[in-house]
Amino acid sequence: MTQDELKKAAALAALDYIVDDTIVGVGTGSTVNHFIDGLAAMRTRIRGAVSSSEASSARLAAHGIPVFDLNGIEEIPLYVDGADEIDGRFCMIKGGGGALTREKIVAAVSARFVCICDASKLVGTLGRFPLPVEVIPMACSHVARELARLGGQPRVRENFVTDNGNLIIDVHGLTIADPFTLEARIDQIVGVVTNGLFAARGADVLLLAGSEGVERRL
Ligand code: ABF
Repeated sequence: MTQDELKKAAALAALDYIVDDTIVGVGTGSTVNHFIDGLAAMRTRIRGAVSSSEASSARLAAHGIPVFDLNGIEEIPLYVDGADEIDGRFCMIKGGGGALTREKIVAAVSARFVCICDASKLVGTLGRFPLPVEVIPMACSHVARELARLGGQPRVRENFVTDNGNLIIDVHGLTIADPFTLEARIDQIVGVVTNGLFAARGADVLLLAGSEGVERRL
């Protein structure tokens, strides 16, 4: 199977977790795009979705799935999203697509986070994938200097502005032994909006697609 076929298999397995007559939290990325396409076939069973990006909102709307403003919703039973890396404790690096802030917000409001990945995303230690950090534009140089002091090599993502009008710094060369501490540490840097470590609120379920099928890990 190709990597895209594996992503699709993981995404379609997440449809089993849908709770009827509720609003579904929807992430961003090529794996989630398969989930959205699968969701379209069962759209009459759900009330609609809350989305983590303009791209996902547009895809949901194109399928006729109502997209709700998060501010009108107290709790979402299920959030489905991909990851750039995930470890054995279900801590993740996310934000390769630049939607990390909205993803973290929707995940925070969700009772259950189901992560959908092809097997290449599972790692022993996070950090080979550059860690995305969303920053307020005027703080970009300050934040980059602070990130360098933490041992990484920060690079501003070129020609990219987030849905929130901010910049992304990708931090290369990190070996993240303690994602919980690093997530909190980076959030303390003035000018950081969000960092792409999802440790404090990691995934609850991992649907990992490999050549043997989709493994469900709890
Ligand atoms: C989102 O999509 C992101 O947090 C992550 O960066 C990315 C995963 O990408 P893909 O599904 O395209 O591999 O979940």
